[in-house]
Amino acid sequence: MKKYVLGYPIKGGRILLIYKKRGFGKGLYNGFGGKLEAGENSQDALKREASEEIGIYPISFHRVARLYFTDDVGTDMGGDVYLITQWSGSIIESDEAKPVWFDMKSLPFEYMWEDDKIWLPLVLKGNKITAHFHFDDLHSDKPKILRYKVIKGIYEEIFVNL
Ligand code: 6OG
Repeated sequence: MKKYVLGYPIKGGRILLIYKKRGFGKGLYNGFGGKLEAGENSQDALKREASEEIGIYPISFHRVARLYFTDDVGTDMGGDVYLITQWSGSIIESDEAKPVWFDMKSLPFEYMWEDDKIWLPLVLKGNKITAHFHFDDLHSDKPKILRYKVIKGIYEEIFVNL
């Protein structure tokens, strides 16, 4: 399983998404993040990706979800999601990502991964969750969710059976 991390800075009822300019998920809004490098845990990766992609250094953050993504053609990814409430540095645009603030109550779900509208509102309401989304083909033009499951609580290394 490929491991990744996702991070969402939060301030005054707003959430910072990035418009992904290249790579996997190009053209969609998402949290910043990416794959864990060798020897990194998810907190290390969160801090590295925050500075590489949007120029900030997370100070206060907490884990709110563990998400698994699989598909019919063998993709197998799992990662931790963090909300970040305090950071230093100022938010900048990078080659990979354009940061944009959104009101938490009006997120651009038509331009986000299909799973986000299912799990992101739950964590923004204060829930901690583990979820598994199974798609047809995550590398196609328009990946579709075939089935999914969301459970309350964060479970280490527990793959949610679909
Ligand atoms: P790089 O290839 O840029 O990492 N990612 C997803 N994020 C959401 N919200 N939903 C999905 O639904 C996703 N699939 C992948 C994980 C790609 C980044 O994209 C995230 C990584 O942070 C299927 O290194």
